[in-house]
Parts: sequence; structure tokens; C-alpha cells
Amino acid sequence: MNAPAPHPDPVHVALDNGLRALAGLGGDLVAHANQIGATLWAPPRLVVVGRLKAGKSTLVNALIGAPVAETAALEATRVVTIYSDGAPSRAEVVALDGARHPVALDSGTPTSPAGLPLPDEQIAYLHRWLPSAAIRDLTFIDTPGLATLTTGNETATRRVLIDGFEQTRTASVDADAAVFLFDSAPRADELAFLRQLPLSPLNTLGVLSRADGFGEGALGRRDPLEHATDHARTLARQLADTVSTVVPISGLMAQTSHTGALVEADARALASLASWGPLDLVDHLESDAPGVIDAATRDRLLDLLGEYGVINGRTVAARGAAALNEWLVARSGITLLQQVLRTSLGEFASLNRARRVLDRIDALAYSHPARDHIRAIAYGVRSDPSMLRVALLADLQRLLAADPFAAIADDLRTLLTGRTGAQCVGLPLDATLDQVRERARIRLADTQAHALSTATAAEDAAVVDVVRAYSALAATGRLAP
Ligand SMILES: Nc1nc2c(ncn2[C@@H]2O[C@H](COP(=O)(O)OP(=O)(O)O)[C@@H](O)[C@H]2O)c(=O)[nH]1
Ligand SMILES: [Mg+2]
Repeated sequence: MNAPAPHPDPVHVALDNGLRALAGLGGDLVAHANQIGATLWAPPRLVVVGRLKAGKSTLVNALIGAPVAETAALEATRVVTIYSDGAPSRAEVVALDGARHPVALDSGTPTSPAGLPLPDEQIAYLHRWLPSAAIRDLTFIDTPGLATLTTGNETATRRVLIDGFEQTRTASVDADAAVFLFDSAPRADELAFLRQLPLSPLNTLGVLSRADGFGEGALGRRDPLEHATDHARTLARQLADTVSTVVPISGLMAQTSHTGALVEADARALASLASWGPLDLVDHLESDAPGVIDAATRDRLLDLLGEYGVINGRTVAARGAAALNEWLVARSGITLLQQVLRTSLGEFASLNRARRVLDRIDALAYSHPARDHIRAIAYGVRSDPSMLRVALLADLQRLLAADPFAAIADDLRTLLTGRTGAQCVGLPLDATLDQVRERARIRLADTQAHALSTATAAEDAAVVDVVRAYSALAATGRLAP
């Protein structure tokens, strides 16, 4: 492995310093510090969940920029699969007991596993490495999904994501964020599953998938992508307790445009259909009579573009494959999704990863003879101002599990999502420094008064960190220096 580049992120710096201090204690703590360091330096993990055929594997391909995740009309993704950046392309199966088994890769298609060395029900997950800049900062995890044809697949998904499920902690994939796909309104069992994940709503993004077929579809009165965009806004409000926001996506259009699947001949064939009216065109595409394009070309276009893409991409296709590709990118919604992954969701995933590192230092303090020294190190790391957001996110997660209606959950959300001091105390961006500090003082007093009547340990812990946060804001107008 290459030495990690210097990281400007103050959270990383604080944790890295803590781990150096840990290694400085010598003995077996050097190895422990290195092991925990591997968790710190590995990119956060984002798991893609949702029911069968929601479009999970298609979206994973689009995000990776290569057709690596199996997609098909049949139940294609059999086991949970982690995609990490790395060379050479290779794969390992991780068994339920944590043992790793190398997987022979098919020579014809070097990135697809030829056959797995264990029966599916003994596999926790498949770990695949491929060289791809798209997964350098974020690792993607594809899942077989929920409520699938066989209960085995649902079990496989739950086992690696939910703490304590089947007591298989060794098999956990340690997800730091989740992308939840649904193509209409999510069902109650799917929402219940999401609430069981050890992730806050800030770490969970909703994706309204298959947006190109939304509502009445490609031939309906409304453009399905625009209809999906409106509906995503409504869903985001309805699901605010579960997801940070809802983004509409056509995974198919994103996959085609991001994996280099489109060639000039496709654009020419599509452009040749330009003179048909939409209804006649669909009749024409569905009939087996010989037409302007042959059946194989027709199937290929439908596979690549879907009905919506075929009907609406014809004009732009006349300008060539590059123009058509650009149109697909723009219409697919992938740009907005990538932006969310890079900013808010990615950031909360990093904070969650930082919490995992701290948890591991705590666990070590619990079991190791040098516990007092380790505890002092953990305390030092926690006291770093940059670690306050890590603590606030952990507080929110615990609180939502213990007491989702506690008033302090609103404080936690506002503090965590605020980009400026003003936003952290619920004021508009143009509030003055004095106004921010005044508001922080009021909130500090309210929180301290409330500290006398907390109901749960989770709330107690949250109060301590929220007091810290408002104290910093009252003093400097900012959450961290
Ligand atoms: N029209 C359309 N089809 C899609 C889209 N996403 C996936 N599909 C198709 O739906 C089927 C199932 O997709 P897949 O990604 O394997 O779903 P998974 O079971 O959730 O992994 C495949 O045939 C895909 O081509 C989409 O955005 N639009
Ligand atoms: Mg799949």
C-alpha cells in the first residue's frame, strides 16, 4: 500500500496524532495503532440498499464508471459486494467467520468473479478491488437487496449491516453511509430496515430510482424526469426522519453515459428514428416486422437508453455520440447525486468513520493492561475542537435510537448541518457575529436548564456535547476554530 498523502482534514490529524501517541506506548500497541490506522486511512464506505430490481447495481456501475456490478432481469447480485480502489483487479470472499478466500477471476472478463469458493450462505461478502479513481475517496457496497425472491438474500443484506444480527460482527461491512433506492413510495418494511441501520438520517440519502419511467412513463403527459423531480421533493419532506434528502436518478442513463458504452453507430441508429411520432415509434419498436433498424440494434438501443432515452434522445443523437452522451449525463441526475456524495453525505460518512476509529481506541482501553494511558489518549483526541462534530453525530445517532422525540435532536441536527456559525444556531447567513453569539448564549442557557430533566443516557451525553458546541459559538461565533 502507498503511504497516505498528508491529509488537511483536522479530524484526521487529531486521530492520527492519537494513534501516534498510542504507538508511542510501545509493545503490542504499535500493531494495534497500525491496525486502527488502516480504518482511519481507508475511505468511508457507502452501502446501496433497496428492494430487488430497484436499480442498485446499475447505479453502482454508473458511480464506479465501469460495468462491474452484475445487473440483469434475474436476481443478479447474489452476495454483498464491496468495491474498493486498488490494483491489480482481484477479489476475495470473506466468510461469516471472518476468514478470507481468494477468488479466481475469469480470464475473459477479468473483473467478474468466475465462481465463488464457498456456498452463498457461508459468505459474508465479496471484496473486489479494481483501479478506479471514482472509488478512491468513497468505497461502494452493492447488496442483494430487501424482500427479494429468496429470504436468503435479505438475510445476507441484514447480516453485514445490522449490529448484532445473527451475532456476526466479524462479518460486518462497516458502512458509514447508505444510499436507499426506491422507485415509488418506499414500503413500511424498507423504512423499518433503514431505522435499524446504525446510521443517522444525515448519513442516509434517498434516491428515487428509475426516474425515466416515473409516473406514466415515457409516453405519459408529463416528462417522467420532471415528474420524478417534483415527487422527490415531496418524498424528502415525508421521509425527513429517515433520509437527508431524496435525489431523482435514471441509473440506466447514468450507467450508459458513465461506462463508455455508447458508440457512434448507436447515435446514428437512434438519429435514423427521428422522423417518427412517439406513439408510432413505440409501436414500431415493439413489432417484429423489419423496420428502419434491425432487431439487434433496436434491443441494444433499448438496453442502453430505455424507452425514454430512445424517444427523447433522437434529435440530439443527430449531433453524434458525444452530444448524446452529454445529454444522458445531464438528464440522468447523476451530477447532483455525485455532488451530494462529495459534500454532505461524504462528509457525514467521514465523521462516522472517525467515530469508528475512536470506538476502537475505547475498546482497546477497555481490554488492554495499559488502559489508563490509552484512556488519556482517547480523552485528548476527544478534546480536540475538530472532534466536536464527530461527537455530535454520534450523539444524534444514539439519541434517535433511544428517544427520537427528544427536543435536543433538533439542536444536534442544526449544529451538524450548519455551514456557518449563524446556521449552527438557526440564524440566516447574514446574521452579525454579535447576533450569533447572543443566540448561542440563549441556547446554551436553555440547554443547561434542560440538563436537569433528561430522560435517557443518550440525552445526557448529547447535552454535554451541545453545551460544548454552544459555548464555542457563544465565545467565538463558530463551532470550531
Ligand atoms: N429504465 C430503467 N431501467 C433501469 C434503471 N435502473 C436499472 N434498470 C434496469 O432494471 C433492471 C434491474 O436493475 P439492477 O441494477 O440489476 O437492480 P438491483 O436488483 O437493484 O441491483 C435491469 O434490467 C436494469 O437495466 C433505470 O434507471 N431506468
Ligand atoms: Mg443488483
